[in-house]
Amino acid sequence: MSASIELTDLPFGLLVDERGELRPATSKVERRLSQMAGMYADAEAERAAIADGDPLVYEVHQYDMPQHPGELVVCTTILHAGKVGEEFFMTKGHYHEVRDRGEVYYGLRGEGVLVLARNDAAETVPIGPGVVAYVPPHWAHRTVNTGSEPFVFLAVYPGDAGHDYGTIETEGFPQSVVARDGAVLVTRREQA
Ligand code: M6P
Ligand code: ZN
Repeated sequence: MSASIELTDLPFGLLVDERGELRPATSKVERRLSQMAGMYADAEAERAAIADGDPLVYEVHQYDMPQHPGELVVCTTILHAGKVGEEFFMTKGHYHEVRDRGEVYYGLRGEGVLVLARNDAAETVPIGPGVVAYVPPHWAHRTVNTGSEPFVFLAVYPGDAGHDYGTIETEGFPQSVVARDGAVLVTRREQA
């Protein structure tokens, strides 16, 4: 870590609402289904949905921070409602590049599940408004919208954590969250 990095040494407040608006935000990311191709188990349904309008799956609004372990990045995620085949819309999911960095999520709107994986272990934590969910260091994490309205949450993580998507793209998560017979089911993922 460079000693010349400029740290944020003045306190400030951000405004967040249940729609996921963060004011001010310094960056916004939009992820369409085509930008996460290959992640859903039903490859045929995925292809058809991309051809049929390529839906917006989620947005991240962020207040960026210096990449320093003492800083904390704040962001919101707006994960839209929808399915690819029987699998609910989800984020790409990532490990932190610096593996021993944790994260906190706080549910603002809608219903979802935090899916976590580490080696052969897999866990899920339901999140709704008012729930604080903890992602311990070393766990890959992804969120899934299991409801019919946007699932919105706030996340806070260390400035130097970084996002490792490559490991997830190669290995996938051991679990999928699907709708079956009207119920939400966490299943062992069938590889596409
Ligand atoms: C949460 C945080 C962000 C992450 C976002 C979307 O808000 O964990 O760091 O970017 O979810 O998830 P992903 O980056 O895996 O697409
Ligand atoms: Zn993270």
